Amino acid sequence: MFTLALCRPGATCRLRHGWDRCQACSCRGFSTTAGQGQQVGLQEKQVGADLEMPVARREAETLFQERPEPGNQYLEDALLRSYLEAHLPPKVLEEVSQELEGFGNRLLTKIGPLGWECELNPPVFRQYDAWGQRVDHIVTCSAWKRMKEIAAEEGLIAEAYERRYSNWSRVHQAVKLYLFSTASGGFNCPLAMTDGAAKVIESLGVPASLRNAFDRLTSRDPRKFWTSGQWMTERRGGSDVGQLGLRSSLDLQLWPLANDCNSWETSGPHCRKGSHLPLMNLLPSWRSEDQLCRESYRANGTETVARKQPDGTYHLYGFKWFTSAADSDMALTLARIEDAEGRVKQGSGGLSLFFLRVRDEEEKLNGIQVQRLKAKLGTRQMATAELWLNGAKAELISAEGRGVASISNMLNITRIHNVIGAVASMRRMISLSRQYALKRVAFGKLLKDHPLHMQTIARMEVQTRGAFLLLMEMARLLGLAETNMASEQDQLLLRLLVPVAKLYTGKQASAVAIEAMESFGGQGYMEDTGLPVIVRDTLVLSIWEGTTNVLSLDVLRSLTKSRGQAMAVFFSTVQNKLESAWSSAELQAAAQSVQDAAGRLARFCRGAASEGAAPMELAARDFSYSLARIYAGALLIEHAARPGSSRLDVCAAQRWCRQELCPAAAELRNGSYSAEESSLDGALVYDGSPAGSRL
Ligand code: UCC
Repeated sequence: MFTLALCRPGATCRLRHGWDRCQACSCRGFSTTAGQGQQVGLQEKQVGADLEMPVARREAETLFQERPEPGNQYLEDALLRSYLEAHLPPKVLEEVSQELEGFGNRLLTKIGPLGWECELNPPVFRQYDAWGQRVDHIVTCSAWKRMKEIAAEEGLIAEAYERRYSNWSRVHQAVKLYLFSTASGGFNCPLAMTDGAAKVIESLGVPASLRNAFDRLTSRDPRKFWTSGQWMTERRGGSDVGQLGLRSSLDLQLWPLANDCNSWETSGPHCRKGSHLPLMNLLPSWRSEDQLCRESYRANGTETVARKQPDGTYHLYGFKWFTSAADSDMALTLARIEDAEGRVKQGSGGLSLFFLRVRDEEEKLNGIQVQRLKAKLGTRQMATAELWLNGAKAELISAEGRGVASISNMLNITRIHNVIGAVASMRRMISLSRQYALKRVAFGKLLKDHPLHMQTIARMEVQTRGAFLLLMEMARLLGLAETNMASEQDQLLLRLLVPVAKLYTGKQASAVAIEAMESFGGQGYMEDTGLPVIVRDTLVLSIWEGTTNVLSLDVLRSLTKSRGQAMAVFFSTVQNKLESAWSSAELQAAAQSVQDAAGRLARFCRGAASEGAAPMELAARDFSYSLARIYAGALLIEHAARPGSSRLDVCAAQRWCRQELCPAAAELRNGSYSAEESSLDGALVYDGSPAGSRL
């Protein structure tokens, strides 16, 4: 139903979300450009005119379509609930489900509307005060501030560090964040970095100087709670924070294990018992060029310099090109420490990690100037700024030169949050879409009665289920790791799955969000439905925290670092997850598809070993997709094979496994990774351009 009430000009809109129509705010929220006042005026006149119309016509023009109204997101999420039922110990399940149901209600009635207010009232940058004093104030709306309080009250970070549910605490936290994500008005972003910063500090053993920061980042008290930024990106380095080249492709000796992957070539249940074990026993013949390459690829992705002060602190000088949630209380950032002669060490080995407060006790910026806020496609509720560090007081918190390794703890957490955001966006778009299909009539019947429409949504549902189980798997493994219950294999698997899941779900979410938007027809394209907001906010998920290609190379880095062991663990875990499906008539074919795909992947690895590193770099993305599809397939099968599973669990597993599960092998067969193909890539891209003739 549309709401015709007008908000007071300048006041914050109280409407629930964009399906309500506030004549004043619908303009104010989405048109922040010149002419806005004129538009408001026109709209007000239109309201007046509407009121003078005969009732019948007014209704025909305003009560035209019904708003989709999903209910409690926890109660309506069958897969989420069945996952928790299958995995949590009964006592934990009881407490957690009660809490999640309450949280679901709070999201529906209180938090969702606040999230929408954040969208309507994006942050504004005020550089000077009325008297010409430079203040560099990032003004955020009251709903954004309230979101911070809610995050503390709900323990959205605290939950993970209190560990009241032991190894299940991370699953619990991930589920809360998943439910919160699309209602959060972009506050999921600062929470990701806050969690990452807490993780870094915890992994350093919570040194005394960081105790206050850690307590605040993990506090449930809104008056104490801090959020953190993660200032990594500079003008010359986006993904490449420390070096010019992507060295990881050069030292790719991760395939010795593939020499013994014949067991995966024999398909069928008879090869399954113990057939993966040889993979675990491989001793790689390692090429130790790592250090050599490290030196030869030295460069300057990060230019910020740290100058030591007599009191042992540092002053930072540099320019941070993207700083998300720049209104945060503190940040972790990378810089190069100057030696006595004022020289710095280049390459990632010259980077160290620093902690800094953004403002001092009097709310004055800590040697920081805000250059401007970024004009972004989405995530507009959240202030992303360019910052000059001009003597910002900071504390060195890593060993010198260990900045990248230390901040990688943060990266892995923010990447998991990215997966949470991706799965949440997909789930939200499908919830809205399926609700709409219950109400919208086209061609004489409800959308839900059009088989093609249902097929389209069902395909999205299958994608979302696979992504959701990948997310839960990472949270489960992280929980084990943080309570000293993870085996070495679990840890290797977690390191591998984080970039795999991040890159895969980021892409899935973009595709699903756009497809789901289409399921609303023209309405999906209308700003004040709120649907374009979700789409825009989803599109960033394949970009921030490392793009798809950068993450694909990180997948290779994780395999290299583990000397191939991560790959062996991957295969054996997939194998284990299929175990319970072989006796199920309904799931056997799906299990066979996963098994065959794993066999093709193993052969691919062996092929890559003989071809060298260049083809592997070309294959990195397809290779990562193969890992994601095979692993998610195994998870769906495992979930469907559990006692008490539903027919739809089985159906989702079967459908997932019908897609190409190993695109890397398929593309290898097509010759996509050969040198000729690679040179043709460039030729195709530059066909018709002057650059083409120089290739
Ligand atoms: O800041 C950003 C936006 C913030 C918004 C956050 C919101 C997200 C959530 C949203 C929720 C909805 S975006 C910043 C984006 N930038 C990145 O993500 C950086 C992407 N680039 C990379 O990941 C690169 O691959 C680098 C920076 C890690 C590459 O650097 P290097 O120097 O080439 O790395 P090395 O030499 O390979 O690794 C250095 C050390 C090694 O350890 P040692 O020295 O012991 O062998 C690596 O094993 O770091 C270790 N390492 C890692 N360890 C590197 N990456 C990792 C990792 N992921 N996990 C564990």
